[in-house]
Amino acid sequence: MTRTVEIFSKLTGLALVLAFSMPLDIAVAAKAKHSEATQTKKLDDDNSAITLPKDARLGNYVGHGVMMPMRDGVLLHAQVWRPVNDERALPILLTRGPYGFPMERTGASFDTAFRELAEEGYIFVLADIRGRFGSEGRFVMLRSGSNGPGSIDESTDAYDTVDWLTESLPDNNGKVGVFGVSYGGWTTGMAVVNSHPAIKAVSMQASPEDMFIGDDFFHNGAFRLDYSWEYSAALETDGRTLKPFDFGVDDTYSWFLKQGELAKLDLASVGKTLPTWQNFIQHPNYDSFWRDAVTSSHMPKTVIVPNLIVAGWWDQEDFYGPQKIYERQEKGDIYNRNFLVVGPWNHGGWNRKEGSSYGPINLGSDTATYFRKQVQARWFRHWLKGEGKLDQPEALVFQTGSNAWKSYRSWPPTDGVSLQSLYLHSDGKLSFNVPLRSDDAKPDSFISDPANPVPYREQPIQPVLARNSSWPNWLSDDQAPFAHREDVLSWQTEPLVHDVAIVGKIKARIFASTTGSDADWVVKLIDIYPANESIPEPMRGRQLIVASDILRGRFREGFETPKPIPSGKVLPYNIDLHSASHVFRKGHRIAVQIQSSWFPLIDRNPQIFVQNIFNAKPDDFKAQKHSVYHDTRYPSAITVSVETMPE
Ligand code: PG9
Repeated sequence: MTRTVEIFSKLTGLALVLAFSMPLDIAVAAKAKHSEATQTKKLDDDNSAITLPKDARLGNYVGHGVMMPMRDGVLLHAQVWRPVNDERALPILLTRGPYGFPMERTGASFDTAFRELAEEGYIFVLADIRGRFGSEGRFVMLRSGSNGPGSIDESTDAYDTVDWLTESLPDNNGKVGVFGVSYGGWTTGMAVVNSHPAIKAVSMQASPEDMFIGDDFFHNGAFRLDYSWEYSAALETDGRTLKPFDFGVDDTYSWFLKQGELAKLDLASVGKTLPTWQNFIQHPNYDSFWRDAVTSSHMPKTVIVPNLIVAGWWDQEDFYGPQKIYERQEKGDIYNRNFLVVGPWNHGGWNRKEGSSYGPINLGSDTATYFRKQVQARWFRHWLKGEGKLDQPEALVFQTGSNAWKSYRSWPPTDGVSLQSLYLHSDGKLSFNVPLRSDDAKPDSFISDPANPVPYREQPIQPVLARNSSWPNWLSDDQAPFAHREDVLSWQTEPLVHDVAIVGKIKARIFASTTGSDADWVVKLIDIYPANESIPEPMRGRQLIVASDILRGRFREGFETPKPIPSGKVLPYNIDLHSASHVFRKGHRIAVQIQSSWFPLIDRNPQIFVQNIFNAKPDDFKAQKHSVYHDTRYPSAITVSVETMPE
């Protein structure tokens, strides 16, 4: 029996109609014994494993399903794909994830993501993690940190998977590479925790590092409302499947604005509590729940397994993670096995097509093909096949604005750069000059009204996980329309008389006050393209985000303990804008926008301090006057590293 189930899977960047086939065609290797397995509902037709059709074939690869026993007796499902007529003992490339591997998606992967690797011959293993699709057991979001003999998590499951594969798959060469994007990047990180000796190299791609500080669910304590809601609802509403949340006729801005207490959103909207959603409500501050989950804190301090860490400059989900993991692992990289690649991509964009553009931006070359062929294929060929010299630079970074790949001996680079601050001035002016006393002026103020928050995109705003959603490219949206709002402050330089290249970290230090007792501060660093014929549409006059982020004011002194903001008091707010490698071209302007809402990317701040914003009632949300200062006493600025010696 073959059924067609429509699943959106923006989660890994694909929107597909997935074909499922019944009955199960799985080689069951052992019987489940453990209690977790017995709790597992038997897979039935409606809540099924992904089952490959008999004689499944993609190009010269044939696939079949396996069930692999874990140490607690739970059976995990995987697809195994091997090239026909290839008698060699081949290395295994393993990817593990929660989204299932239906034929069409696997086919798309062999066409793009795996293409260059598949041409060289590997055994590909695509595994469902515990409790997802064809795998038994209970799914727990980002399950890490098992402790003690007998306990399990994604690291023990990765170990047991590799153990079974190397023992059971005929003609494997005993060497395993692990790779994957996002959740699959994170499971790759878990595979190097007490790593199986057969794992010879990994590539963590777009892996989250810290869900409270900078990845999918929160940014600096501000809750990523729409993504977190849609993600929890998709994974946890309906057992093992993916089910997009249905917003009905509303766009997401209008839908979320109508909702009451967020703590009850799951019960009110899907009729049951969702474990991941409830975790948000129970952990609104940076407590041990979040700290203990920091990805790199589980990975060995000394990097033993070579790791190619991959990030995208326009990653709309896990931009913080990969660069932070690289930075932290680098401290223990005594054997030089920790490498970084940052390209001009959205989340997982290196696995989609050629990568010659991002949204409306022409990238000047096929950046994704380049990565897959010249970087990733060489990486695994070297470590798993022992072929070819590895001349991987420490950091391979794409410079946006000039469309050039650059190699660095360390990241962020310290040679040939100077720290410079872009200061806010009155009359919307921005410059590298410190404010002088003669410039002293009143702050810029606006009313921030939670009943009319600033949308993060122009309306109507699509759900992030909807089929064909443009969410993956939202960071390329023109910011000009927002500059016209009274609750968005903006500053800009004169047209630049020469190129300004920035590379490395970007930090904002904003002096501000509120009439309320809590406030959010969103800062965007923007490249304004000239509005003349020299720039082709759709980039003409465009205001492109180069770096942006938010700080929830209650966390200005630390994320563990929220503190009310003393009303009317001017305070400094330090907002990490992470990093960039970007050239603001001659003739462009550099701009900064500051606002106090970004909806529904981020939930609304009641602007009156309440202990737990998830429990705030509609009446708790109050309009307040916010002021941003820019004078000799309060010199609000964004600090960047300017390249003084172009490479
Ligand atoms: N950004 C997705 C995710 C990873 C890990 C946890 C939650 C969400 C993903 O694309 O897999």
